[in-house]
Amino acid sequence: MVSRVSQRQTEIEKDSQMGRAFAYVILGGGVAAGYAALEFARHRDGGVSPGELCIISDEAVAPYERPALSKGYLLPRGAARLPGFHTCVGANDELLTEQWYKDHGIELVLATRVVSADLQQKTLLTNTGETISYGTLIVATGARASKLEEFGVTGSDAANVCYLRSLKDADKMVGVMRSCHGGNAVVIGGGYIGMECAAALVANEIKVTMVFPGKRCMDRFFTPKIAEFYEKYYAAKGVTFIKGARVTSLEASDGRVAAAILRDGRRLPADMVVVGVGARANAGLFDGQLAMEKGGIRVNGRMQTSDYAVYAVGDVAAFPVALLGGQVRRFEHVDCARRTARRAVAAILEPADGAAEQGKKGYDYLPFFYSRVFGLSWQFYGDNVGEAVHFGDFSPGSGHATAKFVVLWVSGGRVSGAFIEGGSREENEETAGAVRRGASVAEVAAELLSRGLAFADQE
Ligand code: FAD
Ligand code: NAD
Ligand code: ISD
Repeated sequence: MVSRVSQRQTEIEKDSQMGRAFAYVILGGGVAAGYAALEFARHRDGGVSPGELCIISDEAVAPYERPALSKGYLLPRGAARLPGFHTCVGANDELLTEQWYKDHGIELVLATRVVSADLQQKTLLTNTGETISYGTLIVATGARASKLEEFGVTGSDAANVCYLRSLKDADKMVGVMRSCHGGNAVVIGGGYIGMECAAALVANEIKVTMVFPGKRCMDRFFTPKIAEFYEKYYAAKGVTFIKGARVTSLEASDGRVAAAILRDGRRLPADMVVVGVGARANAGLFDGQLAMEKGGIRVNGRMQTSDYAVYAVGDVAAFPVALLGGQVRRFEHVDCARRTARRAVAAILEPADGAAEQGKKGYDYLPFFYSRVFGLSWQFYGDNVGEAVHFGDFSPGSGHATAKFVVLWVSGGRVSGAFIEGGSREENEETAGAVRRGASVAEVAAELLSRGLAFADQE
């Protein structure tokens, strides 16, 4: 009798914690979530039924274009601010404000973290104690910045040490930059964050020293010749590079870092530090529940995971790329987040035609990355495999020159990847087209030469 009472008690307690139920839940409220929401609204003729779709995000604001955080958001004047860069303006599409979600019947569950997921029960437990059920789940949890502590360096929670992943991080960085005008910044890492933040710091009149372990900036991607161009351009803007070096400790007093200490004992005085030492996909909630690959969640060409009711998109998803012969890749770039989000929603709402899907080697996606720093702007399409052939002028001038150059990666006589700095919209589109159709090197080289982009001297 007692046990039956306590069992009922437990059931009542469980029921009281049982929260809302949605046909579709998007977990994560970043770029992919915003583009998925718009795709749902478009498929449902302007909106979904109340209770049909929700987005759960631990950020306090509706999805926004994360790339703006290291560019427009950090400008000293005329900076980008919300609501101006909510998704989906980065793709020249609608601006989805919080009101837009209300108007389209989509529930935003903001400032709420999912702490565990039970894929058997189809439930998510939040940090507020609510259990949210789903019919179909789209995992869009993105990635997080790796911490210096993961490399054995302590003290990166100091008031003047900045990471850059979220709006909260960007607000901290803006505040710290304002307090350091005319001072010194040490940037740790020579990847995307390091390069883009260094440019923003220069714009804010802060002297920059960049430290990273590689032989050159963006060393997993840039050829030595590309890297030399950007490093010389940055040097002309006053940036100092310390390559092949590691920060082993941060010297701090009163909660602020005063210097970064290198392995060889050098001491770099710092009024602020910016850290960009890589990212890790937020896939941990699904360890042991979903198949994993490439540090993220393995999906098929329709973005469906090893659980038929769960899809994954954006930075967290590793998918087979048809254009690369079905190789599984995970991209941490915004174009991929936008497209895989749309792809997943279309797959969910338009169930697969089995026959049409047969024989497909994966998602028909052309990898695309880009960056903008100072007055420069590059785009990359495809895969950087094979031999790199350089065209155009790689001299960085005084840091004010208008540069234009192209690098083609050639594999089996075909262009597998192309990098273009300073391309016009038309040139960028042509470059993308050439990579997509696997144009021959001779064809693309003839086109570039006709535009006055001659072979550059090899390094
Ligand atoms: P995110 O946009 O990171 O969104 C993930 C969301 O999930 C976040 O809101 C996060 O808080 C939330 N979340 C995670 N776990 C939980 C949980 N347990 N509970 C609730 N919510 C959770 N790419 C380019 O191609 N070009 C660029 O110029 C460029 N610039 C960038 C600049 C910066 C500063 C950064 C950080 C990235 C940049 N990127 C750029 C990369 C691009 O922004 C990402 O690839 C893109 O944001 C990935 O989208 P996503 O939706 O997968 O992840
Ligand atoms: P990254 O992988 O691009 O670069 C990491 C850098 O840190 C590399 O230069 C690496 O050599 C260096 N590094 C690694 N360990 C180090 C250590 N112990 N000390 C010093 N340096 C070390 O990563 P990121 O720049 O931190 O970018 C984070 C995420 O944001 C990535 O997903 C990236 O794709 C994304 N992002 C993309 C863009 C873009 O596409 N334009 C812009 C900004 C951010
Ligand atoms: O894709 C992007 C990008 O690089 C930005 O800076 O979106 C933002 C802005 O274009 C949106 O305001």
